[in-house]
Amino acid sequence: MKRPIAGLMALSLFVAITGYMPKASAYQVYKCNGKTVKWPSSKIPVRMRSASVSFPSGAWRNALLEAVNSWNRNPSKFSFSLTYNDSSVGRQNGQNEIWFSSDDSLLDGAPARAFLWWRCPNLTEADIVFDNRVSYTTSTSKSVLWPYGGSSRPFQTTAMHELGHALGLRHENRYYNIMGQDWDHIHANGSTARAYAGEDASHGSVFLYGVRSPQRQDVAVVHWKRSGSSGEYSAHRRTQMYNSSGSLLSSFTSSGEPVYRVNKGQRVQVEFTYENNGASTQNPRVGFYISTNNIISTLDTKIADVGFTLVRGTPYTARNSVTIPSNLNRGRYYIGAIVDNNNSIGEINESNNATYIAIQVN
Ligand SMILES: [Ca+2]
Ligand SMILES: [Ca+2]
Ligand SMILES: [Ca+2]
Ligand SMILES: [Ca+2]
Ligand SMILES: [Zn+2]
Repeated sequence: MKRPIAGLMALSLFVAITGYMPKASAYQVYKCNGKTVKWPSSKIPVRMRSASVSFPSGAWRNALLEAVNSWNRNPSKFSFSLTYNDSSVGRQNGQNEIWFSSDDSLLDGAPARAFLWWRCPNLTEADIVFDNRVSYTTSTSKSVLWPYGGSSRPFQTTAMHELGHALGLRHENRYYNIMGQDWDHIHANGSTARAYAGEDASHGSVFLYGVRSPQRQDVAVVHWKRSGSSGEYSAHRRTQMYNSSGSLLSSFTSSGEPVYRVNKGQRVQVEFTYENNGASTQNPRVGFYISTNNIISTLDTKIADVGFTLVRGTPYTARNSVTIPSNLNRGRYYIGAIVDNNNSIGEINESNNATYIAIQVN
């Protein structure tokens, strides 16, 4: 969300005069005098202090910790620590702090805001302020979340976006990524949806801080993709299904999610976004499955199996051909995708390897 740059006065002037030169690669980082702005290694793990009033023991603290822990699975040497019960928070006080506020002079209409200060090129302070009037929820239950037709904004995705700024990442609008629109950058399988950093931001963390040792691997698949951009933000939408010649299948919405109409025995293309959030290139098997519910596992019926090469860089949205089995009944099923379905890759997160798209068999 909105991220004002506060720096030294001379730096602000410099930025205003020269503007910003986009990198040729994906993620965006902050620059000062031609140097990359980041935390010096002596400050890592970067300590984030949560305010006592905003994050007492309970759901909000747990949700914030969930976002910090999710970032801390990134493949770089960077990590956060989270401390509690900071009784005095403020900007430019030398402490990295996180709090809720209704102060419009801070928030300026944004649901959350990150403030960064640096002494070129070292970050010196990062504060994160959430608007306490926004309909945030800490729930990971899809039914209450905006991206699945619910009425609440997922707090953890916004927290991960703001923590991404605190790590040193700017907005990015060219790829499906957490530094774009955050609330529909999310992984779901079954009835649960969880925030995650994603490939582009993971790649950015490695650019800034280098690969950690021992290496961490993580491949993932989601049913979201980039749909365009809105200012500095990428916009996202659900991945889709097509007929064998690439035309979009007809669909309808049920419980806030798209359902595609298919025929028994029909050859279709099913689209998902595959990510490598880990240290090194992986060659996972990807299996496609038919399931009677939206919880996808290798116990479901496999209908196709392909090999992918996933180089860490930018997310890979791809279509694969599968045949709808002719022995299905009419009604609702789910096509699942499972990356590393033979579990040949040991990963720091094995719970983001499966997702689904709903179908209605005619
Ligand atoms: Ca403090
Ligand atoms: Ca502060
Ligand atoms: Ca695995
Ligand atoms: Ca994984
Ligand atoms: Zn932002």
